[in-house]
Amino acid sequence: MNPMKIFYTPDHIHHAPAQELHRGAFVPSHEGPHRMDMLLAGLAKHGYDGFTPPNAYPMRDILSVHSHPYVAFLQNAWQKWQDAGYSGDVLPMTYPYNVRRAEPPKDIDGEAGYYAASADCVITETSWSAIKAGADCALSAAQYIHDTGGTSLALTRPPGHHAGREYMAGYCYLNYAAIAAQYMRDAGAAKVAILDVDFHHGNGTQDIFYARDDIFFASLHGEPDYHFPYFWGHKDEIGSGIGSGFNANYPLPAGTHYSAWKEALMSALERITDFGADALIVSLGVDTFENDPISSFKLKTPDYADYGREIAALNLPSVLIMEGGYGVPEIGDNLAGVLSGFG
Ligand code: Q9C
Ligand code: ZN
Repeated sequence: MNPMKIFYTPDHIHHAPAQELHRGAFVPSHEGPHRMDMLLAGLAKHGYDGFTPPNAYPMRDILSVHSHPYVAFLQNAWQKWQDAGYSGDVLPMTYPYNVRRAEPPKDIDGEAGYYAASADCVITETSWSAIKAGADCALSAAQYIHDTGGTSLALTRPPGHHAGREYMAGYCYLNYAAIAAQYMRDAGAAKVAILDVDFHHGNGTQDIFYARDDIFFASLHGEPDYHFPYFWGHKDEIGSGIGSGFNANYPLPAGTHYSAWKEALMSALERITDFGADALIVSLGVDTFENDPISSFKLKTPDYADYGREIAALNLPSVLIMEGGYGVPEIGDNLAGVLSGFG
């Protein structure tokens, strides 16, 4: 019996986009059910089994972080797309540049662009049930650590950390880390820290809590001049208003090896300790791996157990939320490595 409580449901398979436009070419989507097969295989190989299915949570726990019109859009977009006579699945192409009005356009092609920040978020007929299942996993994992003080993993896909209050981006639709953090606040935790170790900057999470002093956000990621999501993640983004000083970015260059990455991690962990968090949410992407097909850090498999130990040493009730990690079976070994660091 491992000490990590893992929440999982096969309902993620209902979100399976066929292809994506990647660096000028249509390719099979990097984000799909095959990723979960690799994660599950890696976990099984290292003795992690006995997953718990999530409970169903009310929409209220999602609407604490996302707007009602945005969530309704996610639920209805595919049907509207069909009713308009458009082909295939929903894919936004036109975005409001400095002209975002209070209401979206009426046409679903316009509405999709209004609620998007990048062209990698396809919505299929059944996507919503997978997206909602992910939120239920994150909320179950948060409730578990609230009830027990222990540690849990929400084994979810699609990922969540690029999604903002009212936009989808970077394969993400609902921000599971933000939903879990807000749940912990509502359940009585005075201060919650979110640590984002996915290769990409957690722009959605940063945006959602940017003006808050009760939720501290720290992210280690590829520097924005060269890496998605490009327009967020600079060092000088420190929060606004009363939230000033409660956001910390650690942009790192392509080719970063574990020693430099760990140095940034230790500094982020120190900030979290100084903040005095009552609970920790980790946006756990393993796309920092040396062979990740869309990323450019150089972490090796043994590094994941090492940094898992460092995070566990904070000794906080912790929810790990699965984010990115693509293309190679080692994503399962690397996830298992982080879990092993928790004992
Ligand atoms: N191929 C996460 O790791 N790619 N998201 C944009 C289109 C975005 C990655 C270019 C990659 C997002 C959660
Ligand atoms: Zn990522």
